[in-house]
Amino acid sequence: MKLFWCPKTRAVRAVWMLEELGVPYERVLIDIRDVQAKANPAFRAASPMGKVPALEDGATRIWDSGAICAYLADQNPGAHLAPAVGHPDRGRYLQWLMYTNSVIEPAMAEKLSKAPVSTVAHGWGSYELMLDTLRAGLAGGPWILGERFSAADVMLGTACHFLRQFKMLESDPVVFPYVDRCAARPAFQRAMALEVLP
Ligand SMILES: N[C@@H](CCC(=O)N[C@@H](CS)C(=O)NCC(=O)O)C(=O)O
Repeated sequence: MKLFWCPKTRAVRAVWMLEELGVPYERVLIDIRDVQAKANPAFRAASPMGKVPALEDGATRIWDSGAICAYLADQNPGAHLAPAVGHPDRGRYLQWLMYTNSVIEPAMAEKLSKAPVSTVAHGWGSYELMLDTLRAGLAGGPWILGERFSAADVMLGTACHFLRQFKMLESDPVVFPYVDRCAARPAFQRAMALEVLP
């Protein structure tokens, strides 16, 4: 299994997920700031948009961090990083697994670019609505599904880490302790240790 990756990008999500699973994988560095590196045919076959992370697993190619985390969790049921199909938590898991890329990230982009807010028309609501909903979801803790850590926490945990890193939150009684819990996980620490150019 190959992970096309670059430090200091959303690829850290896939690295953290793979480290949680403890499965063997090869990291292939694609420097996204280098036009020639991005033209690498094997990379473009795995990532038509030229974005990282991208995963190649046999004939399977996936180029979205959320889809990669969902795929890896389902491919490795023994790791218990996703409630199985039919489990009562499956729906809640899917909801939160997708929240990062469908709600948090667009809301962050809206805020950073000072784009006009349209809570009703925009699928992500607004930055404030995104945060309030996230805080309410995390209130039960320690993880988004309660006691059970899952791939949804890999997605949300990295998004919350970025919110703190980009100083989009001054301090937060729910989000910051959640990031701290994520950061205490050995797999998160291994992923962060790889956040440098080789
Ligand atoms: N929705 C995608 C977004 C991936 C993405 O935008 N990656 C950025 C780095 S964080 C990238 O590869 N940018 C390079 C480019 O677009 O040229 C995901 O979550 O995997």
